Amino acid sequence: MLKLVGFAASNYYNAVKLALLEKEVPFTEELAWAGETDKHASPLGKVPYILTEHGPLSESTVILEYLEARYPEHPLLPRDPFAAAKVRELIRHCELYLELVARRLYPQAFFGGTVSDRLKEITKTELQTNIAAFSRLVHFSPFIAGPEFTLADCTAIVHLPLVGLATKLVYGHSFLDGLPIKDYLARVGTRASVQQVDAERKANTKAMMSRPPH
Ligand SMILES: N[C@@H](CCC(=O)N[C@@H](CS)C(=O)NCC(=O)O)C(=O)O
Repeated sequence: MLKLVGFAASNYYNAVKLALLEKEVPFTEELAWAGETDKHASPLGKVPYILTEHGPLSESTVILEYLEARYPEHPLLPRDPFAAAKVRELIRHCELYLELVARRLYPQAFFGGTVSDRLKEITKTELQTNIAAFSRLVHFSPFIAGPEFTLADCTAIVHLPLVGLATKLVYGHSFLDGLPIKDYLARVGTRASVQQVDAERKANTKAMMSRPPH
């Protein structure tokens, strides 16, 4: 059976877990904290990775694409090639231009560190530009890419709350306030998959925060 490896506090881990649950693919989970991963399975030591009948696979968006191709039941990409590409476009924007930029703030927002004023300023400008671009792509009708729940929702559900919270904690307000994120998250939060991922994320975050420094 397919195994998902990593830790449930990770947003990237949870994007894959959401897709597995939504697609009803049987899987097990193996806990591996950062620094405890198998470098043959995930060359940069990042989580998540999966162990398949063919071998290991890393990088969450690559894993999502693999799951979609390997398990076509309960599709999370539209059949129409252009509509599918629009979903992928949203995923790319959400990850590359929002989450990865906001990630610079996480040491201060979540881990008791500090981020220099210069980096805060650069990040603020970039995020404002990138969020304006993102807002031109999203639909929320009712899902982020349109009428169907897709891989873009698996990505948005895990990344957007972190981007919102990190900006709120560092700059005093969420940069996502102009988007209907709260209603969207409440809507998708009625899904069993999202509730499971959220409950397990909270439990694992608590465990992560109480780990001795290493
Ligand atoms: N591009 C990677 C990013 C994964 C990632 O950054 N995971 C974090 C946890 S949220 C991690 O493994 N950090 C530990 C490290 O980078 O060594 C993916 O999409 O899977």
